[in-house]
Amino acid sequence: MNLKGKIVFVSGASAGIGAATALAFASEGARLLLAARRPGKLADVASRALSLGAAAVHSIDLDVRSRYAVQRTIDELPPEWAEIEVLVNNAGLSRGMDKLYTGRIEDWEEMIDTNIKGLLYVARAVIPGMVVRRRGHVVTLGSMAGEIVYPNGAVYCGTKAAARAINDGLREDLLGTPVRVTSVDPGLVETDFSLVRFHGDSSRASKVYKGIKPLKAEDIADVILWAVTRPDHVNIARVSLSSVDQANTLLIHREQ
Ligand code: 8X3
Repeated sequence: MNLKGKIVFVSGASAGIGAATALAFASEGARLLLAARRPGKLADVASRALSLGAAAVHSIDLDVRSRYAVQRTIDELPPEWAEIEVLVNNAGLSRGMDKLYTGRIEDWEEMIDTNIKGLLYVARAVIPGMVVRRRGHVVTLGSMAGEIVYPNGAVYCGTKAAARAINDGLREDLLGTPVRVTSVDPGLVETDFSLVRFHGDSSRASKVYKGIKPLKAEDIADVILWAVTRPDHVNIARVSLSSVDQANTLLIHREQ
């Protein structure tokens, strides 16, 4: 599939995997609809995307937790931006790492509202147009955390297990249409993920990646681009990927 001039919507595009994905699609000459909560950081990604070859960029200040804002954003897209071809449903986060019985309920709500409900709101707003146009590809950012739960991460892992079920259900429900559905499920990726998880505690965050060579955001963007550029009749259902130093969420090799 040639992405030149195709409209690609990336949520959570201001940093990490979302920003790397935006830049990967920019290099292919796509038209980018970039959504995130932090307009300053998003503007920076937008200008880098344009310099890399994006055909055009339209930035949207959006919190996917707001059901009505998501629907309004999609309903009110300028006509030249309405025909979304690829949705990268990426916005998500982890907050806190605590035993379930002592966890902060505010952290849980933020994860559930973003990783599950936000994912659903964006999917619900974008996919009907793909079905009508009989073109489209939905990429859901899952996680290895959706496969095996790790201690102190039950709620985050639960949201990613939900994303996996939602992605699989979506593929079933889109059967009979040409719309493709892919879940990309990374293990440890060195982004702001752990800094956000630990509420800005950088020394705690850096320990997560100590002694391993973690995946980079660009590694995930590369897989997303690969899945989207397979021939039209090929649906990559799921890609699970990790650093060579990680076998699964529970088994990690660290150099001392
Ligand atoms: C990110 C992977 O293992 O840090 O979703 O939770 S992990």
